[in-house]
Amino acid sequence: MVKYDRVPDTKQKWFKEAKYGLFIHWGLYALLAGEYKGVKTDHISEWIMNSLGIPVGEYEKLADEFNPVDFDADALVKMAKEKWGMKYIVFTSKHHEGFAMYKSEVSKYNVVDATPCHRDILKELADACKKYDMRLGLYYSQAQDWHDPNGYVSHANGDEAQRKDNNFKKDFQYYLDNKVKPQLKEILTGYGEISLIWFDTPMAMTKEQSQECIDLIKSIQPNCVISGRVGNQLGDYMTTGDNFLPRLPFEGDWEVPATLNDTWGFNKDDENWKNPEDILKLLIKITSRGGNYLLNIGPKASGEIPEKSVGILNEVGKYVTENADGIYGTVRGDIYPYELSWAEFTYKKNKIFVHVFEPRKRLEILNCANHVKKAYILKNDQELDFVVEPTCEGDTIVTVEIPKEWREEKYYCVCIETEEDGPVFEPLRG
Ligand code: FHN
Repeated sequence: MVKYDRVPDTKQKWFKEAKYGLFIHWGLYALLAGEYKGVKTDHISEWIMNSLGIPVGEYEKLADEFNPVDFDADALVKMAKEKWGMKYIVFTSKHHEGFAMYKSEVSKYNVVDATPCHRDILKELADACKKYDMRLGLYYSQAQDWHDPNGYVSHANGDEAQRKDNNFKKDFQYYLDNKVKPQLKEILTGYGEISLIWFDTPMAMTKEQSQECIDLIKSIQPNCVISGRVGNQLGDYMTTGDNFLPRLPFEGDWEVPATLNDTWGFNKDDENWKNPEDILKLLIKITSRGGNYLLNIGPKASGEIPEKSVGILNEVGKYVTENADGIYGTVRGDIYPYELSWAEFTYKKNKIFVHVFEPRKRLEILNCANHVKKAYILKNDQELDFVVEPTCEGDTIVTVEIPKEWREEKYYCVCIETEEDGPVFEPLRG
């Protein structure tokens, strides 16, 4: 087990048990979908303003075109909950472009005042989350703001020295006091319970500035969880790098933010989709190591969710919802000493869940010394025969027989009930 100085702890049961959430990156960048004046960005699409150096005055004009006639918050939240099996949603209330996706009194550069649709998208989502009992979290870019003269700017392709110089000339504290904090206050007071604030790219924020954001949030909604990227290791949980998962179980609360293709915001040219199988394996690996998987969609400017994303999430969701007990509320377990291509384990008190990824006649779990009470297919409670006796080499092994009708199946979960609280894996010896 990897141990760090501080064990990140959200103190929120819902976060510890959730395991699977939906990230939504949506803003004006969706209108460009990765291309501006015939030039395609080769960076993540929500960075197009920055990557292609689009001047503020020009980029702002995109707001005149934002009219998401196909956006249906109710249908999206219902689908995320019932079909995809997600337990929380994190929505970009303001990304680095500086545009608020809700009605803000602090800046007219917002979806109600600056667009022809005059729709408060956050309000629509918050209402739907309330209706379907879905936890709502909000992404807020607290350091980078390419629209505000005092917000930090990083340069995807730029000169590091110039970037630092430009940022140091800004009055970041002024921006923090006059845009960030008032906007945080707005999203925390106008939209009901906000379960999480997802900060990002803290850049040169000082410890005091990160702490000011935290204090403000906790003074309004004390149970609101704060992501690792508030900066200075002050978050309630550890946020991994984008699309990176810890190789080993990690102690405490953590989350992997991840994409389905290579971008967060919608990019019409990005067809590098991961397949449902890979996503499912990642979800189980992350769950098994104790974390949450926050998986992204980037709606089109019209509000439509890309068909490919829906297809992948539907397939993954089928497994997740059919095998819920083996995912939600599971806890980090000891490391199984062998690498298996055909399975990953998750754990609960007195239960080992074997998530099977390849057709098999039997499950042989070598070096497992648990006393087994019962084994069954999780989806339909079908009881399975099992044997617990040492191998000729004297190693412990649990063998579970797979009945004929399941032998050709890929993707099912077997629950092994044990007398012990957790898995008992024996170390390898010669
Ligand atoms: O710069 C952002 C990026 O656009 C996206 O929002 C991701 C999500 O984790 N966070 C930053 C890069 O790490």
